[in-house]
Amino acid sequence: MAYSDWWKKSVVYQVYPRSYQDSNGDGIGDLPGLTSRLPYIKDLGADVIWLNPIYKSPDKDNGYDISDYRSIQPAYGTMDDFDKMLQEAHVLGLKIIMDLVVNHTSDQNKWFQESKKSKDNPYRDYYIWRDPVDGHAPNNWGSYFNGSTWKFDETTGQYYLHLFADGQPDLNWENPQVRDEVWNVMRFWLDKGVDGFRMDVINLISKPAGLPDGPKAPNEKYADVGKVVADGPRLNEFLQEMNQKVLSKYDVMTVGEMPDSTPEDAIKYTGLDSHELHMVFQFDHVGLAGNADKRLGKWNDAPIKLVELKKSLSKWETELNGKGWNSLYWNNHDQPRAVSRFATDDPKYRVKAAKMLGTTLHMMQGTPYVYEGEELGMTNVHYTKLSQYEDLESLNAYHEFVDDEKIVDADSMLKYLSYKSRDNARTPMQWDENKNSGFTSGKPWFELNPNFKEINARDQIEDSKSVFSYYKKLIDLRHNSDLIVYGDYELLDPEEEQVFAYKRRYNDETLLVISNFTKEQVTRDYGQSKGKLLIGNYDDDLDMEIRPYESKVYLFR
Ligand code: TEU
Ligand code: CA
Repeated sequence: MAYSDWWKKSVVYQVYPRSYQDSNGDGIGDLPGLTSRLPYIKDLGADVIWLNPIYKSPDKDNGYDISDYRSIQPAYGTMDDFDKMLQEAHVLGLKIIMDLVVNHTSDQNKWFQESKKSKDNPYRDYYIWRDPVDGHAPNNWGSYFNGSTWKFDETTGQYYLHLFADGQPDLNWENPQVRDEVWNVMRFWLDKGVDGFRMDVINLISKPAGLPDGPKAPNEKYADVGKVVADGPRLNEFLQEMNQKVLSKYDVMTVGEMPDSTPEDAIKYTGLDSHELHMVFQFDHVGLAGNADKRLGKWNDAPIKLVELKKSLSKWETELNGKGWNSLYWNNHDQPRAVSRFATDDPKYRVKAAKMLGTTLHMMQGTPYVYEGEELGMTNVHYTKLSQYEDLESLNAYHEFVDDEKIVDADSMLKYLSYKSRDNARTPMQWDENKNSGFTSGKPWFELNPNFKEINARDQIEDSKSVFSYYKKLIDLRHNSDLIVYGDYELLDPEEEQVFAYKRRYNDETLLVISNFTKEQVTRDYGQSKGKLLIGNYDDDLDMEIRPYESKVYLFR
């Protein structure tokens, strides 16, 4: 059966349920809370909600460690609450896609509890177990969350593999029984009526045969596991099996989270004839900003260079055009807040800067994602103390680099955390100016950003000049334009260091997008005087003058 490409014309809104809306005063966001906010998401104009994991979990990695794929985390509510939420969303015309986390489970999952009991347990091969080599871990892979990817288990004297935390053992996809279990989990949710999946690190599921050591610089302790495991030998085969046995039977949307993936890989997964996934969610542009000390990985506070950002985003625009499909995003629950990272959260420019980023992204080819609070221009939280952090990635990195290996001093690491930590995205949603910003009547699980009196939904919904109202217009433009959805893309002036300008073309129409990424006014002529202004973030248009963080879009027919 052939389905239409509604997912190409959609805008996705991402909800991190823990921080969205609490309904019962326990300080934790939940499903009834989300249900009560669905009309807000509808008002914004989003079509699809990507819901971060809500399954039963010991929450070592906020739900990305699932102990039971068929039940709801009690703090989020009951299955009944889920069904009501889904039904309510559908009544409003909103689709719900679930987070499918099947590269790994929690170590509390029944499958792993069985697997670790003995070498001949029927679940043993659900995971990846290896003997020690010379009394050490079987290879040199370093976990995404620091330390080795191997953990020794006394019971059977073997190591198990975990690309993420040691509480997140990797499933063995070579085992057909594991794949059948995953297909059944997918059917369980699809039969309830969910509208698709965002698949967590799905390009890491096929490990290279023999699990060989990876390349490693002499001063590094471990090899970068992403470089060894991403886009493994059987990945396309596994995704095709998933499509054939499950996905092809439902009209749903699928997006594969793909760290360390290339456009060539993405075309294989999302190409017209691939029968795999609809779109990729890749990390090129958020992985930018190099560090002098590679051992620190993503941890630095180097601002992103606009020339590199343009190159990265444009590469995906042009290489996937007509061949594959990409997701467009500035931030999610794993990334700092967009406005703080890619522009400025200086109160003098914040509103302009947030709208400028929105314009730059929403006029591109791909499916745009709005992460909760981005539509308000929410900012990084700017913590100064380690005790304020909650996220295990941030805490592990601090302990490894500052305490154990002593390769960075505490003050610098705290600066890096305040710029890059995932916790920046996880502070509760800012609904109004009241206590806890309307997120909870109790004690919030995580401190709110103290700027909620200045930045909150209630103020912005009523204000036609707010970031929220501007995002509504951006989304509305896409819904009414094949040019924005399907047009070709051309980057203008690649080496220009202050302005991001590009064109889109479709049939006889051309769109011109001009964004100033700096707080200086500049003069640029891209022929805009002959176009019709579609949208802009200043009240008037000074033609060739481009003001601080100004962004404007012109149509030519
Ligand atoms: O993230 C996958 C991933 O590649 C992470 O290493 C990501 O780059 C990192 O969090 C950035 O700081 C997914 C989920 O989105 C993340 O929340 C989970 O922690 C991770 O998988 C493990 O399931
Ligand atoms: Ca709650």
